[in-house]
Amino acid sequence: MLPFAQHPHRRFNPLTREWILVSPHRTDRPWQGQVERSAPDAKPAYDPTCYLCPGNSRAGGISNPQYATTFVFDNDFAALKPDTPAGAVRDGGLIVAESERGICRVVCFSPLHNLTLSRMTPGQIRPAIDEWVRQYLDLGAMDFVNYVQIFENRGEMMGASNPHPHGQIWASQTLPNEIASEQASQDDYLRSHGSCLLCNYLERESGGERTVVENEAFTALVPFWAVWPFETLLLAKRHATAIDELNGAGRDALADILHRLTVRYDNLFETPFPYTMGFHQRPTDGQKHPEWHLHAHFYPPLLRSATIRKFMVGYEMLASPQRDITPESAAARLRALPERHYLDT
Ligand code: H2U
Ligand code: ZN
Repeated sequence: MLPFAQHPHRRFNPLTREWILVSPHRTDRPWQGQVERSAPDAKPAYDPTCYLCPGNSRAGGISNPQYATTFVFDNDFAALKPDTPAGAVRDGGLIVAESERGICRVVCFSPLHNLTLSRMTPGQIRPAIDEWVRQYLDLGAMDFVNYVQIFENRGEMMGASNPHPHGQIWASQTLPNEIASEQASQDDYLRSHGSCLLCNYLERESGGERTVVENEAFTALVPFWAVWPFETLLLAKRHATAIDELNGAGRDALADILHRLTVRYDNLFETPFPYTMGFHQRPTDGQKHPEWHLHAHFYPPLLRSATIRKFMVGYEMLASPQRDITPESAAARLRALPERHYLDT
């Protein structure tokens, strides 16, 4: 066995079939920074200037309803539109483009402006999960929609435009890059092994040193091939190709694990933890896709404190992603954290 914790090595991501460089010896570098607890946020439950709060108006003067749980609307600045005309350019394989149809929506998880998934109870998160399922089915049923990407950008550091608890959904005609690459890997794996890549990975990892938190239906772990310092992979324990296959208990379990994982994240640096998270699941092209295993990725940028982040620059832009702290030590830190939110103690 390679002494992973001591020597530079590269790790393989079987989902994307890319390599990542791990340089654990660099964590011996001195670090004198502090973990500064950020001031408890004093945001109001209703903000009259927020374009997502109930009753307020958005761009173009449309008013939000007085919603009580979740609220979904077509993004007023949609990156993809349903009425885009077909067209393509293929000029010698060098100048290549094609039109893309789609729909972009915004999902408010709660009417309360000052909540986050980490500050919502599992019971408050559950309606957002039901909304994700409805949207996945509704958008996926459209003939030109072949993939539905559900995601959340949390925090200014990740470019979120508003602290109101919300996420986005982009439904597209073609498979986006990450999906196409995960699809090819899962498909090849199923063909060559006769079993699911992520079912087998989960079995290999269960209860091990990279596990962070689990419940009856989901496991959150730091994947062996994680790029971001505290990246996690949230896996359905029973093979499901998409969220529409979760029953009531499965959706409750998803709400539970989302709450417990995001509380741990907030507790890590005692700050509202920024991240991009999103679900990867079965394309909605009408095929069965037994190779797809429902999962979510959390990609948080923070490295050492509420303000010190990892930058994906230099070698990472030009060559390969690289990390210092091992996925195993990141998982150990996340696992050791309490599940009571730091603002409640
Ligand atoms: P983010 O916080 O992840 O950027 O999501 C907010 C989205 O809300 C963003 O995509 C949309 C932006 O286009 N938006 C509206 O649809 N209407 C508005 O009035 C403001 C912002
Ligand atoms: Zn608001």
